[in-house]
Amino acid sequence: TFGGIVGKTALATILASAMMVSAAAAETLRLSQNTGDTTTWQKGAEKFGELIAEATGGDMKVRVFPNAQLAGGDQMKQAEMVGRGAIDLVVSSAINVTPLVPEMAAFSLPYLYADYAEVDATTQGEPGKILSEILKEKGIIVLAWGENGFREVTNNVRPIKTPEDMKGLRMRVAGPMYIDVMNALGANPQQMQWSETLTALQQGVVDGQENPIGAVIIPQQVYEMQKYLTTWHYSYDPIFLGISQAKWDSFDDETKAKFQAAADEAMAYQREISREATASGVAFLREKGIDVYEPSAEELAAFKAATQPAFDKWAEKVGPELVASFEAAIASA
Ligand code: X2X
Repeated sequence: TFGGIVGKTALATILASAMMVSAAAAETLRLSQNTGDTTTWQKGAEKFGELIAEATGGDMKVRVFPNAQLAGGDQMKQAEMVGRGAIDLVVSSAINVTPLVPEMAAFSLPYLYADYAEVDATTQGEPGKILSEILKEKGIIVLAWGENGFREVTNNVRPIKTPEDMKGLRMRVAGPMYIDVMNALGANPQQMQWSETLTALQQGVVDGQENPIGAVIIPQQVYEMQKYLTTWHYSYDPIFLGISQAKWDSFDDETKAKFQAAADEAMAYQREISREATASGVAFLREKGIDVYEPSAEELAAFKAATQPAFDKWAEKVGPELVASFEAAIASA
């Protein structure tokens, strides 16, 4: 028998060293994302992990942590942690990065885009490249852009049909630009972590919130806590899959190519499932008992006019040149 040829101790040694070799070769990278584990963000991140495991024959793995767990629940802190290499990978959205890189707010200026073609002309075009360069200066390599989506407003008080309907509503928002937009509408905004928002809605600490239908509202069952939704499309929020520069620089070219390809495929998939869920979303939400209001072009124009002060303030903040680059990309769509 084999045991007769190689002594038991020797066999144990051979097995142990084989295990050590494979343990040393396998690396698990940590990816932080700040929504729950049912969203398209999570699905995109998991897809990326599957593709990486496949491309590296299992040598590299990605472990996805939802709810900004790796940043102690602080969704705005993730980008900075990736920048200094404390987290390897991140899936986060533009608005979350604005404390670190205010220019990221350019993507989400109120009423910047008419449709997805215009959106794609910015994330996949020159503006996406410019923002990637700026993030690189902070130690974050953007591998690919995905989609949170057009953010729609929900609340428990009344249907929102005009800017006046927003007056006095206590609105949870994610980031600083949305505070200004809500103030322009006469609402009463407060910044809050997403991971705390569902409880806040349930307990009536706030009246409403705003998020994309397919990526977040449906998968996180916001419809269980809200009565009214208006498809006002007031701001578009892209997400991105980023890696810390320190980790990236430690890769050889072959590994970089594998990561790039996996990120491209995972974010294309993530964008697709977000758009699909959004397309069927209004019908789904109505079935769930949500009162959905779809404003006319004229009504949307009234919201656009009312939010103009916030647009102007943030256009100034991100810089006229950057805004011009977005407008040029949009015009070419
Ligand atoms: O916190 C939000 O509202 C969310 C999930 O959309 C973002 O991360 C911006």
